[in-house]
Amino acid sequence: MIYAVSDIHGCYEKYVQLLEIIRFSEEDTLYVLGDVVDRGSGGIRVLQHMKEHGNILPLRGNHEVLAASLLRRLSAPAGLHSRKLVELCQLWFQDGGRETYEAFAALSQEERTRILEYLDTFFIYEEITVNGRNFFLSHTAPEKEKMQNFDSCRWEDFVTGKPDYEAVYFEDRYLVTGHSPTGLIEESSVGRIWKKNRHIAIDCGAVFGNPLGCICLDTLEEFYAEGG
Ligand SMILES: [Mn+2]
Repeated sequence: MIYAVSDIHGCYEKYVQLLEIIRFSEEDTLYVLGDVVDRGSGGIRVLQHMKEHGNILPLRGNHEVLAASLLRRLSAPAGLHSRKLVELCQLWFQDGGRETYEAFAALSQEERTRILEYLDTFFIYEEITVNGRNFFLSHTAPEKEKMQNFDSCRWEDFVTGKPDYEAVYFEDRYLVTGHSPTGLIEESSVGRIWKKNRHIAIDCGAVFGNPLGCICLDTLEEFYAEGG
């Protein structure tokens, strides 16, 4: 079976619980649609687990972009940190980066290098067909008009873009994204996967006390790890 999850945000226990719930095995594939790190404390542990499993396929979220860039630059001696870098780090720390930084700093030099190399392998988007349905997977998406003119899109559009959830983007494809907690898309969907207009939004806001949601792309069945 092929599954998708997003916005794990350091919720290592819910991630492990989710893999148990779906009985994730070597026969399966799991797409992780970005924002593995920051806010929760277990993001580095999730990355370490992911990178040991070739059937767990990562896409890039805005938190990976920022973390990869800053962790790499922070590896330089403190005396070489520019004022700009310090300011960026303060903003990152306020947005949950402190947890990632502290876990990263506790790693061996070899493991830090492996984590940074792994973050470089994350794709921006993926298009797949599962059981006769076509899916476009990405952390987020730009507005419809921009997406329809695909060649004009930049990678940032799929990392920080704001999709129009009321629009049907494609008649022949499902858009699957994270990035926006579903409770912010529609209040009644809080903690639940949101499906409408051939768009499947799967960030249930796990780090804000909601379950970690996951969708099986073969069946569109939903799974939730409640934690605890
Ligand atoms: Mn995001």
